Amino acid sequence: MAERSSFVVVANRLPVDEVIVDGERQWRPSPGGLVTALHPVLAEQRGTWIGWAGGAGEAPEPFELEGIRIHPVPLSAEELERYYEGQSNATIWPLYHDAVETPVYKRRWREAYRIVNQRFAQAAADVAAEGATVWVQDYQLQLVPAMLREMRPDLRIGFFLHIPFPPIELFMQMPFRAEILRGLLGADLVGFQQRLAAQNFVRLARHLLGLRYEGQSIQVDGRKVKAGAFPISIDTADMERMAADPGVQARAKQIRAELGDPETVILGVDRLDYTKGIELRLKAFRELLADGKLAVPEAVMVQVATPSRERVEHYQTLRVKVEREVGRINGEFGRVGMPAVHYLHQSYSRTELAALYLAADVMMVTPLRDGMNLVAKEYVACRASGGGALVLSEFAGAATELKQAFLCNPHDPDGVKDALLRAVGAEPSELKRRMRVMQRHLRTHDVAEWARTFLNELGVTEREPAPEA
Ligand code: GDG
Repeated sequence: MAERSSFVVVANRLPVDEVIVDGERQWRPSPGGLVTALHPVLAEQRGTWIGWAGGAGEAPEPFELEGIRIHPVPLSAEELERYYEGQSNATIWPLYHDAVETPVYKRRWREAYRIVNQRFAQAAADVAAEGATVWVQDYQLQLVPAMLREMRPDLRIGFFLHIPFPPIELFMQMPFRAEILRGLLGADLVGFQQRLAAQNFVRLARHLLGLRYEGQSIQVDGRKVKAGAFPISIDTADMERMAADPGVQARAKQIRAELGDPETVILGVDRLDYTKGIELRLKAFRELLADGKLAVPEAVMVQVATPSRERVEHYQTLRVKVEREVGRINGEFGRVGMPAVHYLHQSYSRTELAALYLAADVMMVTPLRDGMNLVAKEYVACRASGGGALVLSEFAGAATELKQAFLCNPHDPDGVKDALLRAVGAEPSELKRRMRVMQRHLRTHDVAEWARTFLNELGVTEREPAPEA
């Protein structure tokens, strides 16, 4: 049997992308905050990352990449449809985001979710060394902690939820709610983005299973399960480096020129997802143009909407609505060669995103609900020169930290318009002051600190001996 790991990460996706070089399959690391943060720990401990490699059917054999062992888990086409697109993205995702779209409940999706979670748990049980630490990530794998504990009680298990955790009233809709909750309670430490989410969780444990808790610590079968807030962040230094790169700066200037050198560039960057509030942001812009408070070509909007979950119906409907709104705005307010909204349903490289952040005077991040929202943090980190304004929804986790943003309630159209106008009209000195405070925060609260804090807390989790029978 292959050497086992003392540190294991379990996530739906592996941090690698498949590329074909000279007709041969190769893997290259896919850049992302999570892997950047965990890389040092994984490399030092010869750690393993368990996840899906993309594609349906058989999984590739385990391999090593840049000091990390990669352990692919297979998903069939049917499982992809039921576990991933169905249960994860059409049931849990909308329910946990305040049911801003109606969650869809299907028994066969639930069954697939169980089967796939069991497969991930089994893979972790196989690769983890005696007494190892296993860190399970996100809403697709909420049953894994309990399944893994059942197989391997010797392990130290952490779980982190990247998306919001809903209040009791909403969670109770879920048909297999107790199973999900018990799944999470298999961990020693359950981490959330927000303090309120952790509170929702401990209260739910009492409400649904009658479990006792003290502070953020729940008593389960003679064990203690801790819940806590661990707000995730970005690799701030890397983002700052990218924004300081002369090539990126030149590209930012070029983007502004291509847009017709307007006075105000307003930017949105999101996965095309109904939680992100893309439509309401477009509507606010349209109304400001109609009110004569903003005008084209002095102000233009760029909306990057990265393709996402395109086979899920909610997402198909959203695309139609967003594109209709863009068409309406351009039809009413654009001119030949001068659209009011530049809408880009495409994926970009990280450097192109950094150039867009640099080119934007106002960044609009207006989700109806968002666990954290890293785009808001990336924009701030890019603005080392001090200018630029962030309009930020109070319903993004990031709003708890980025208090100097122009905060707004995305459910109130007038509030969004007002925040956007205040951002457009703010004095440069005020903008600099706001940015500086937020940048200072991000320099100390980066993604490495997030991982360190979580793992420290997991390390100090006390295991209480089971009570005498
Ligand atoms: C979930 C939670 C939480 C976007 N378009 C492109 C691209 N991106 C990058 C952004 C950013 C990331 O994707 C998106 O992160 P967000 O945090 O904004 O949103 P979710 O995808 O919904 O993430 C969220 C997060 O998990 C972490 O815990 O903050 O609340 O929903 O980094 O820059 N990157 C590239 N091309 C694109 O076109 N390269």
